[in-house]
Amino acid sequence: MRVPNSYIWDNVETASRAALEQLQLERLREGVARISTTVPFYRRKLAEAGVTAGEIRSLDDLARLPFTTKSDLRDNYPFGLLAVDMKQVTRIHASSGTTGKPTVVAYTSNDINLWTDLMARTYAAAGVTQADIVHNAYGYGLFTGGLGFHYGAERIGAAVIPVSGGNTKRQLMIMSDFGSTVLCCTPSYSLLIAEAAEDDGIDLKSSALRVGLFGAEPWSERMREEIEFRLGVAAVNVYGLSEVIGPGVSVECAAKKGLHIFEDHFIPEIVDPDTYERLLDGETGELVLTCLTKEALPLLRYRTRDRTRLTREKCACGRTTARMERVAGRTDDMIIVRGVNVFPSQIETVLLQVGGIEPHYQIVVDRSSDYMDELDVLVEARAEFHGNQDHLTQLEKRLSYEVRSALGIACNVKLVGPREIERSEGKAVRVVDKRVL
Ligand code: DLL
Repeated sequence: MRVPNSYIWDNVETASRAALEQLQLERLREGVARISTTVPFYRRKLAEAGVTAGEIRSLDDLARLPFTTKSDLRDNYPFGLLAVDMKQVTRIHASSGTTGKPTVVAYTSNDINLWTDLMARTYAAAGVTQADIVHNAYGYGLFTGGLGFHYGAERIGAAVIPVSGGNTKRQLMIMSDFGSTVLCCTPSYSLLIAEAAEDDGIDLKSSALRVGLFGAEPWSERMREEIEFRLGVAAVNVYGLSEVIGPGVSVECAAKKGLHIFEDHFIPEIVDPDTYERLLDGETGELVLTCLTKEALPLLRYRTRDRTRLTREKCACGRTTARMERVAGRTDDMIIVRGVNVFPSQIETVLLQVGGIEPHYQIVVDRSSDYMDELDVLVEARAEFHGNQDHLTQLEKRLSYEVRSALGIACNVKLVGPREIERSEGKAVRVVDKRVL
């Protein structure tokens, strides 16, 4: 494995904590003043909380500000939370969330410029330079991965190949013919690429590939070892979410001791997911992010639902910015299957709409030997249908078809006999995630 020479793109990342926090405070005050006049939702929320921008005297006052949740975005679908006129919007993305309507996010040209800078800083932390050839296999489209990684690579002056996802054999051909040195994709897709290479007798370890920027789904240290071993790359963790900007919220440096948050643009907090109380550095809870500089969609205290913890100790790399531990999971029941956000409640809605079943089901996610996620839904058919094989086969087909169309990803519904799904006395176990990350 070749160790990347991580570097720092913007010196703000090594500023003193005092200077950084002063900058955050000024930006927070300006931001709150602006949204309290431009976004009716925040005008109301801030009035309810009884806070004005002028009363924000220290960063501790952040705790007095209202939270924003995914349902606030949904309730104001598609553009109700915008802080600018639609004329100033130059880009729209949407998250893969499949609970009914997608979560829509918008950018002004300054926002795109900011995002591009943050992605340049992301690449720099991963050791990517102008000399690199970046193979960008994140999906291009409404998903923020493709274009986010694309613009950032251009800003640092690397040569970017906008290959997007899918067609793995062709990816391998391009990678070897074009001499790609950097791979950008989800960690699970990188392992699928590795397996396809092994099948074709291609040794990626002796290829030009040297660094991978992986994110958009949870992955473990064990998975990192596997990726580094099979692809011969240094695997770097990149975190972000559409609502806040896309990828480019935080990234690992060469020290790999947590992901540095771009704190000059986002203030991180950790809260207890049940009481919403703020937790201390080192304590695990839900990550909450406040956007300081975005124009089109500057969210206040956005509850990410991602579980992690923070440290503000200076890193060996020289950066002083807060670091978050790799995301350990979610505080809600969302699962990410093949990069698509899936909520059990949404599967339940479809099953119950189709009917002919008991409301007892279990969602089983597994990862096959070729590193693709597989989604099965086990559900009990109504007792009166048992023994009627023709009817059961038809019902199974219909349910599979309806769930697939609602989620937009492959899925099989399997009918099981009466009382085969284990009952629980407490919370029902709806999701069985068998994936070994
Ligand atoms: O996944 C943005 C992104 C693209 C990040 C490419 C990194 C690389 P969404 O589709 O809105 O945006 O999904 C955001 O994905 O709240 C996390 O639950 C999860 N997630 C993203 N990055 C990581 C990561 C993009 N490095 C949701 N580790 C987030 C664990 C991650 N989970």
